[in-house]
Amino acid sequence: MLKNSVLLLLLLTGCATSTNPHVVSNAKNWTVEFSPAPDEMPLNEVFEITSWVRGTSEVDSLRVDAAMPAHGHGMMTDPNTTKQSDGSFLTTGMLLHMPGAWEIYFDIRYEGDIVERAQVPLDLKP
Ligand SMILES: [Cu+2]
Repeated sequence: MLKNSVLLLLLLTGCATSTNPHVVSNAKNWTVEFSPAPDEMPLNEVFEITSWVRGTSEVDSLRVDAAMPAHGHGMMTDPNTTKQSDGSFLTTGMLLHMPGAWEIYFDIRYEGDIVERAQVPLDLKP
């Protein structure tokens, strides 16, 4: 109980100090804070995302991807995500090539072969 309260406090405090969007992974083990460059994810223009992944264990790797579930397709690019020296992850080669309902996926790999997803909906205006 105490441990959970402390963890919750840490998560809340962490979020309060930053204006970047946050998303909690589906099994609630991770929080992903992300910052696209440019600030607004653009239509049909290559952009980057810097992500900070926080949780109770060590992240082995992160994969960032995007898709339009209603259209049954993903991106036309194959983005690349690498860990940086400050512990954040840099994803290059993101390209949302059409307007509409996208989802951005953060797949967090840890403890060897466990993959947990966090996703963010994005309505991209024409
Ligand atoms: Cu589409």
